[in-house]
Amino acid sequence: MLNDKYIDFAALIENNPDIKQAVSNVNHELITRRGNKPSICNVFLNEYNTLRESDEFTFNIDKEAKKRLPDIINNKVQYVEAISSPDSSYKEKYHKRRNIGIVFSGGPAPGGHNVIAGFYHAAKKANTESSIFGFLLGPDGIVENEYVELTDGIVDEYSNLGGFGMIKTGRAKIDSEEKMCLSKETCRRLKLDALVIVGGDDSNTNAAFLAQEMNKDGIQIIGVPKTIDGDIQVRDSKGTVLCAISFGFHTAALAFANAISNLCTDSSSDVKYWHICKVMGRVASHLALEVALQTHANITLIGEDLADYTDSRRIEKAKKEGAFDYTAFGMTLRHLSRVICDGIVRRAAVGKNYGVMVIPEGILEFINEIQVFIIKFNTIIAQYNSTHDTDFHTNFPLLDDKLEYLRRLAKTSREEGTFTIWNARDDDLFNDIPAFFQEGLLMERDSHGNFQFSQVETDKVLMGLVKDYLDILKEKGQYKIGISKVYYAKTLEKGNLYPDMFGPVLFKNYGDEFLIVKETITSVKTLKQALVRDGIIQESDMIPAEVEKIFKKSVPSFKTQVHFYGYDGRGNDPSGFDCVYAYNLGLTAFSLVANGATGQMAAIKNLEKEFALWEPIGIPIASLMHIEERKGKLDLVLEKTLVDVNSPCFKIVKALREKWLGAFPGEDDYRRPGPIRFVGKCEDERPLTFILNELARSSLD
Ligand code: FBP
Repeated sequence: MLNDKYIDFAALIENNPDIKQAVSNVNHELITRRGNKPSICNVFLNEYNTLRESDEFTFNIDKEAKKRLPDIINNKVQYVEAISSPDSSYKEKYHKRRNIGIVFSGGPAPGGHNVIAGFYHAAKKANTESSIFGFLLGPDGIVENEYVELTDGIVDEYSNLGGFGMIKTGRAKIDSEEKMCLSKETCRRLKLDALVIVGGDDSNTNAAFLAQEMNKDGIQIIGVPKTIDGDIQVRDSKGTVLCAISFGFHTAALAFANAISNLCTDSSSDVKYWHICKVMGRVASHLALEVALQTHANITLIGEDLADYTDSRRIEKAKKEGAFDYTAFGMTLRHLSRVICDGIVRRAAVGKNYGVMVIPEGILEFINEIQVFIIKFNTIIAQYNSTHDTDFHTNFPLLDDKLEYLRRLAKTSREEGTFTIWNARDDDLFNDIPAFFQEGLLMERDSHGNFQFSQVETDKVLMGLVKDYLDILKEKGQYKIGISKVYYAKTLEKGNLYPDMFGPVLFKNYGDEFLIVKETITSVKTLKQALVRDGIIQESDMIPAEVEKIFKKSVPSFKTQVHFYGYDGRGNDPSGFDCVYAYNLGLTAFSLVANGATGQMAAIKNLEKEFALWEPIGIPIASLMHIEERKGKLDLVLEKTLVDVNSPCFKIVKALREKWLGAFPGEDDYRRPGPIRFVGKCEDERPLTFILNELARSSLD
């Protein structure tokens, strides 16, 4: 036994190279990642490239975008193409010494450091004297002139690593004249030729306005599509895909999928829990859809699918009465809980009182009554702030204060008979929901006016309703665990009882592979009554122990484990695909800068094809803008792409739903995506969602 009392462990670590290595933060994975050079698209193998404007793509341009972004609204899609023998003036322009700023904006997404690396390497290759400034902590860094000049050392340190640690990030919006002036001042002081904004829909919205504003100063603004949510997807008006996905989506989806697949393994081994997995994706359910394809979890809810829901029974009923039921469209929380219970009960009936369920973070956005509350609160808060020239959340910091304010609004509407957005019925409905959920719905919006779904315990709300309804079903005798016929027979025979004598009395489907105890038998008392009624035992007899054992095994208890997958996957080191994709986006962004573009978003077309067919392009951001409600007001923002319920990929998931639910005897259909692979031929691994869309389309052509 080691007597450690007299050992100086600090010295031991310092002096023993093996121990020193074992506790070092530089491990084999880190060395491999840092040393790996991402592959580059063919076009970037050439020293020079140029931009070819293309007329083949058209967009439905928003009137407001035309009005507010006149300098960049006529931008076209640009292809980055190799140029073999450029003239001297081209070369001079290309090799010009530049000062360029780059900034991360919004939530981290795996691959961000590679965007910077690609951009930095291309810029330095064009001119080693060029300076690349990384603005710190997101757009605030531009406003406050906080930056670091990037060097080979800094870039190499973060190469192929996750997070946005190199320059950090933030969610600030450059949305006031003062912030815009300060940003311009920073650009002037640093003599910036260009600024690259790596961000999501809101950050690219920022990029478009900055491009418009800084155009006259000759400062180019380029966006790069980043977000794990996968909701920046660009198609032209004919449906041609120009940007299939943002970087970061693949890694986050795989990280979630790997963890959830492990839960599938655990759940089907321990057979006692339903694992409820909320996965990120502020509004759109792309991540949940990809997780479904990667894992085949038993139940995956897709928000967009719920919004599309139509209750045909109600429509038919109304039709017979010569009416039309407008409330038959869309899903309510109550109805959704019923749909979930149906799946749980059906699995239990074949002995599987366990499973894995995936709930997208943004699902509430697609639930009728919740959506109404969200819109009403946005409007109420915006009205309050503009009338009182102050902030609603500062004035009403506590939930009780907010509820009191709402009560007053409802009272005014009742007493004065005037129309207000909040009436007594709204107030009653809202007071029916649990306090933690009220708090979530009344929470402050983020700087871009988005509802902060990640802060709301959606799963808790939904599972509360599910548990309540399962209790009702249990009381009614409709939620039971199916007993394997073989097990039943063996158990009774052990007690020298005849299975065929008890079977028809106990079960409603005696003869099937899994036996379901009759609905009328819900307790030991009702079990005895049934046995006595059928003359199997006398009133004075005890229930045979084996029969009671079978009954008890049929009584379910619904046990859940709740998980949230978001920040963990967002911070994952990037997959091989995201490393290569992000690096090439960085190269694309530099080509756009070097060739004089502004108001464009770097993208890569044909991502689903083999690597040699990837085509770097610039997409006009202004053409992607539309009007949306933000903080109770209409605003011009980049349009988010939701899950298309008519896409082949969604329809494939829908077609496999029943199989993945696994409400049949036998093993579940779980798929093992495995951990994120970095080395190997991994740029061929792409998100299944867009691979399936492509495969289905080409097989239908
Ligand atoms: P981005 O749109 O900025 O990429 O962020 C998306 C996201 O990761 C969502 O999935 C999630 O709802 C949100 O960020 C969480 O925001 P926060 O980091 O502010 O908690």
